[in-house]
Amino acid sequence: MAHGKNKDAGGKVNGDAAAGYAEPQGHGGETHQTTSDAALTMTTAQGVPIADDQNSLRAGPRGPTLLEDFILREKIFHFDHERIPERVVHARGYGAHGVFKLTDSLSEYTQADVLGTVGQETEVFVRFSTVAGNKGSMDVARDVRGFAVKFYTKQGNWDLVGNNIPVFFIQDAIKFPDLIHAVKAEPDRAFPQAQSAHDNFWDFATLSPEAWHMVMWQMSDRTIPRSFRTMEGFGVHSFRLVDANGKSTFVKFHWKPRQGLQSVLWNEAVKINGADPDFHRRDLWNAIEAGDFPEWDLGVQLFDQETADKLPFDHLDATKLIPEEDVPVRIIGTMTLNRNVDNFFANTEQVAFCTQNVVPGIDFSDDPLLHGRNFSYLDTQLKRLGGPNFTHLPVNAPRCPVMHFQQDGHMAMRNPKGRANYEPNSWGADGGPRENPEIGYKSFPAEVQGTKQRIRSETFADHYSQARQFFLSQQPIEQKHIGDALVFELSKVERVDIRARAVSHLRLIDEDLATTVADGLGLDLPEPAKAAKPTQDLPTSPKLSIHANGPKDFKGRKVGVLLTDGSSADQFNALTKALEAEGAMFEVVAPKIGGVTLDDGTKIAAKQKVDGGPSVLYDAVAVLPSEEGAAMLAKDATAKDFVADAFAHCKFIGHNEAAGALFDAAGVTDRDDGFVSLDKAKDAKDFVTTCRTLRFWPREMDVDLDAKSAK
Ligand code: HDD
Repeated sequence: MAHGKNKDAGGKVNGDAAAGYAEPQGHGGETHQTTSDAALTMTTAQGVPIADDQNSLRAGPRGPTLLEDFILREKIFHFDHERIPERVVHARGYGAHGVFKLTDSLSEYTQADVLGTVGQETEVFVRFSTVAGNKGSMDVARDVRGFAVKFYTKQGNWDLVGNNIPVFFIQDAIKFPDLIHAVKAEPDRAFPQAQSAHDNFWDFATLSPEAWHMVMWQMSDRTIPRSFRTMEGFGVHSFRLVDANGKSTFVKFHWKPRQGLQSVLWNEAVKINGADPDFHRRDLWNAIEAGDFPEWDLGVQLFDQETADKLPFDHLDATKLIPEEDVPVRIIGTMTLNRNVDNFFANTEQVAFCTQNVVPGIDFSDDPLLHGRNFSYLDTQLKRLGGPNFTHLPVNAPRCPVMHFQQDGHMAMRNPKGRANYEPNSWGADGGPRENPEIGYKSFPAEVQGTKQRIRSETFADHYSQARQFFLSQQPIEQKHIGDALVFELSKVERVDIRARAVSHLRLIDEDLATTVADGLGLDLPEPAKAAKPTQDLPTSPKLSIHANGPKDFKGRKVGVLLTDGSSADQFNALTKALEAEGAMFEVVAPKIGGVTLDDGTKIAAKQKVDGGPSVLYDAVAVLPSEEGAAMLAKDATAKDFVADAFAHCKFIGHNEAAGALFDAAGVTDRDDGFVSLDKAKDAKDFVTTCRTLRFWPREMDVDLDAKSAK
C-alpha cells in the first residue's frame, strides 16, 4: 500500500496545484514526509494507516473542518489528555535505571533476599527530586532533595523513599499538609516558586520547634548540591530487619556517593538557575551517557532495643539522627546508575514509590511519621496515575511473579486467567495462587498496649540539641554559609516579628549564630524561645560536614576552557590530556560557537559561546586565550563575568600569561593561590591535582562583603 499522496473523494491528487487545489502540506510542501514502506507508515491509535498528517478534512480548501475527521479528532483528543496531575510534593524529578550489588550479607539479621546473597545484582530505578517547586521549576533551588529507590527484588518491590537529609521537619504525619502548604507558593499570589524564603514557611517553622534540626540542614549547603551524584541519601526512619526466627533489629539506611559530597555556593546557584535550569538533570543524563556511571554505597546502622534505650533521644522521632560515631555505618553494597530512561513520562513520571512497599524481612518501626506516609503514597498514586492498576506499568511492575485475585479496574493489563477469582476455592491446581506461611510476608509481632489518645511522646521533646550538634560539626566556612543562608531567607520575610522569632530559636542552638543572624537582619537580639527541654551539648560529628567528606579526585567534574583564535595548542592539549587521565570532563567556551583555530592551525569546535557557558556551569576554569584574544575578551562583559564569577565562587583558575589582561579588566587583581599557571605543559597535571580539593575556600573571606565587614 502506498501512502504517498492523498486522494480526495473525487480521485484527484492533493498537491496538484494545476488541478486547482491548494497546497496540502502547508507552505512549500517540504514538510510532507512520505514513505512507501508499510513498516514505517504512521497510523492512528487504532492502527489505521495515515496518508496526510498535515491537513484536517475540510469541505473545500477554505471551507469548514468536518466533524467526520476521526484522524483529527483522535489526535487532538489524545493531546488534550497528555497531562497527569504532578506530584503534590517532589513534582520536579529525574530518574535513571541501575543495579544494586550486595557485597556484605545481612542474612543473620533479615530474610530479605536482596540483602542476603553476596554478589547478587538487583535491578533498581531511582528518582531524585526537589520538594517544593512545580514540575517546571529550576533544579538548583535551595531545597531538600528526594532520593527514592525502587528495588525490583525476587520477593517483590522494595521502595526506600528517602531524602538527602537524614531528618525531617515534623514528627507526626498529621502536620505534613501544613508543612507543605507553608513551604510551597503562597495560595493567594501563587509565588514564590521553589523557595522557602517567604513569610509562610518561616511562620510555620518558627511556630514548630521540632523543625529546627532540619532547618539547620536546610540552611546548609546540603540543599544546593553540585549534582545528584554528589549527595548522600537517607531512609530517615528507623526500620526493622527481621530474620527467619522472627528476631528484629533496628536499621537506618544510608546512601554514600562514591563521587564524594559536593555543593555549590548560593550566589552560584542563583546564576546556574538562570544559565541552565536543568543543571542537575543534564548532569546526570550526561554522566550516564558518557559511561561515567554514578555509584552510591548502601550503608546500614544496625542497633537493638538496648542500644536504642541508651540514646539521648528517641530513635522513633524522625527529627533525630544517630551519629555515625555512635552507631557506625556498615557498607553492604553498591548501587550503580547505568541507563538513562528511554522515555521520561513512562518511567520518571509514572514511577510510583510507596513507603509501604517492603519485602519479607524488612518491616516498619513505630515512627508516627512513617505510618502516615504508608497511607499517603498509595493514596496519591491513585490520584496521579488514575486507577489501582499502576503496578501494571512497566516501571512499577515487579520483576518476580505476581499472583493474586485482584482484578479489573481502569486500564487492567494483567488479567487473571481461569475460572476461579476468589479464595479459598476448591478448583485444585487450577484454582490459582495459595497462601504460603513459610515464605509469605509476616509482620513483626511487636507487643503493643496503650491508651488511645492524641498525644506526642515526652521522648520527642528535645528539639535543639541535635540542631546544635549539626551546626557545631560543620567547618567554619560551612557555618558561615548557614549564617548567610538564614540572613538571606529571613530577609525575604516581610514580617519583622517572624524574623525575630527565628532568631529566638537560634539562641537555643548557638548564641554566635543567633548574633550573626540578628546583626545581618539589623535586629536586636530577642529573648530565646521557650524550650520544652534544655539544649544538651552533644559531641560533634565530623560525618555531618560536606567538606570533611569530599571527593578524593576530580573525576566526573567539569572544567570550562576559555579559548580564542590563536590559543596555544600545546597548552590546550596538555590540559585536556591531564583532565582525561583524571576522568574529568571539559567544555570549550569560545567567543563564537563555531569554535577557534589554535596556533598550530587545529580547529576546535566550541561547546558553548561565552555568553551561553558562564563559569557557574563548571567546577573549575582554565583561561587560555591568545594575547589578541585576551585583549578582545577584556572588552566583553560576559567574558569578564566568566572570570569574576569563577573568582568569587572560589574556583581554581588555570591560566596562561595572556589571560592577565582579562583578569585585570574583570577586576580580578588578587591572584591568590587558587590561580595555577598553565603556561608550561607539565603544569597541567598540577592544576588537575589542585582541583581535587574543588574550591579555594580561603578566598571566600576576601570576596564576601558580609565576611569582610565582620572581620
Ligand atoms: Fe514524602 C513524595 C520523601 C514525608 C507524602 N516523598 C515523596 C518523594 C520523596 C519523599 C523522595 C518523591 C518520590 C518520587 O520520586 O516519586 N517524604 C519523603 C521523606 C519523608 C517524607 C524522606 C520523611 C521522612 N511524605 C512525607 C509525609 C507524607 C508524605 C509525612 C504524608 C503524610 N510524599 C508524600 C506524597 C508523595 C511524596 C504526597 C507525593 C508524590 C508521591 O508521594 O508519590 O504521598
